[in-house]
Amino acid sequence: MNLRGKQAAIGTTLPGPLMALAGALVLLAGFAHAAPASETVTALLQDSSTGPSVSRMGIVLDRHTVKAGEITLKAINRSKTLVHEVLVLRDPDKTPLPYNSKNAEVDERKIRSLGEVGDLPPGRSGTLSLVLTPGQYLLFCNEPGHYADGMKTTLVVTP
Ligand SMILES: [Cu+2]
Repeated sequence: MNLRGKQAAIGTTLPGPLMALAGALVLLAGFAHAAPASETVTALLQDSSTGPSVSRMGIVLDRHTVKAGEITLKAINRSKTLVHEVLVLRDPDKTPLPYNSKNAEVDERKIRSLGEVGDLPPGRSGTLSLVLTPGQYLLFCNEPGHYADGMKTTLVVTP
């Protein structure tokens, strides 16, 4: 009887402070989350129609390293004639992406794209917001033939 009473007393005194502590931690987490370090990466999508200085199609980033967190990818299609797009995925350890030769495209059903700015007509731009954890990411265009022509680049996300 005594023992049971003691346990009951402990049971009622411990949760109070613990609950308060948990509440404080949740509040702190909330504040940390409310002010994320949001960074923007600009991707220029271009090809030889863009201008005399561009000899081949490609994706040109304004930076190749960003801090983990919320990242806004701004894609600008600088082509005068071609539709381009950007897909983002975790770099699959340098193995070639699954490819559909018939369509001259990466097989999007066999990859895990994190998101895309799809099918931008010449001169148009679009944005994509992503929360990225540290690691290496691959950005590429999947209009027919463009990936094979080297329209890809990497982005490194640091802790
Ligand atoms: Cu393209």
